[in-house]
Amino acid sequence: MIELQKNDTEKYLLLAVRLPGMGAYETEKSLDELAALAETAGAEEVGRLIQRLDRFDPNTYLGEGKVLEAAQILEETEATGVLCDDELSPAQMRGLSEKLGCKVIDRTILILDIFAAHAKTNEGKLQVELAQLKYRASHLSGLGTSLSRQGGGIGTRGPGETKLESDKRAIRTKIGRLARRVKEMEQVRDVGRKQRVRNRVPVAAIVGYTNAGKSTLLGRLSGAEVFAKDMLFATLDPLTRKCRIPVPGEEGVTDYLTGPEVLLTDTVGFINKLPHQLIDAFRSTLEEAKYADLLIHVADASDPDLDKHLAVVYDTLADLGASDKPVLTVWNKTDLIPEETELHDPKAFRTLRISAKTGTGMEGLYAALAAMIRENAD
Ligand SMILES: Nc1nc2c(ncn2[C@@H]2O[C@H](COP(=O)(O)OP(=O)(O)OP(=O)(O)O)[C@@H](O)[C@H]2O)c(=O)[nH]1
Ligand SMILES: [Mg+2]
Repeated sequence: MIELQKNDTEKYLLLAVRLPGMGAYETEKSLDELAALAETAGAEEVGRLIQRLDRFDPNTYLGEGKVLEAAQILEETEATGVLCDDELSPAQMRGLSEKLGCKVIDRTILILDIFAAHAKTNEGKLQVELAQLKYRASHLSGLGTSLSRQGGGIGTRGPGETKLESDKRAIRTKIGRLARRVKEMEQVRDVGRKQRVRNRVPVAAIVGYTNAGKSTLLGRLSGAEVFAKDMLFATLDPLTRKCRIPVPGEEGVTDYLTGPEVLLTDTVGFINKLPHQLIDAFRSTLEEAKYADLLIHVADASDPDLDKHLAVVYDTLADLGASDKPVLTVWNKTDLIPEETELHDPKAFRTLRISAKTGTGMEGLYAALAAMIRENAD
């Protein structure tokens, strides 16, 4: 059988450096995630090359020998280019694309590209554009040969290439203008937040690693249609829904009318090495967690890297100044794991097991939420 190949799919060779202190498994897992990101962006992996180095090569990311090896694989596989698992410096970007004569994409460009493709609201689009411009401003000298904007694909979505953008000053001006507009939108968001505080409806932010099931859970809790998809960063625009928590009523009948009300906010997923340009630009969106009364932390219990993801989530929460919030960790996707699997989150106030997809464990979640809201009100 001949496998039909969609010819508009970009194919990439994945490159990673394993620095001292990094395990082989860790490097491999990081590349798995890079491959998942590539897939989300509509690209495909043709292979991977990992090199152990004491430090990144300042000119070509990988060392000379490995770059030659990469060139050979690129030729054999007719790949579009290489995808590096770290953010490259302008010099590395330039050096590598000169040596390989192909497209060079780094982890940051890839994530920015996915964000650009997924942003839907004006605020989201502006935030991504700002992050992309910041990246370009700091990489002007490196991007020239690598990302010609002809032909489309990764690195070409978002703000278009104009002659002006080769002019650093013009970019700076544009960044200033965008930053001001993002700031204005932040103020609108602030007003919204203050209003919520005045209305005294408690706010729970649903946080967690990307693809953990946050949007699916919001959909289930609020009964509303919420966009959920098996891809990374499906959600970029936080969505808030009011919901009343059903509580056990008399004679075992569920009471849907008198339980506490809560505002549930879906948020952007976290990921390892989330580009700092995005954290800056999305700060107000990400900070939904900081202004919430409590956090519902959704963790994909079926993911083999669960522990690592927990660490990333708590690190990111600390960066955002949201470490002091009470956390309810829900182990999601338990329909995919054996019942006896042990799960630990010492940082959580409470933990429980659910499946947002099948609805298992929702009563427990309602009870825990109602209790936390009551405690919070006291
Ligand atoms: N088997 C199983 N799949 C689930 C469960 N919950 C969510 N999923 C699936 O996991 C994928 C990701 O779900 P989302 O709700 O989009 O995840 P998210 O955390 O909002 O992801 P981002 O917005 O991309 O960060 C989807 O394909 C869901 O159908 C679950 O309990 N069990
Ligand atoms: Mg989502």
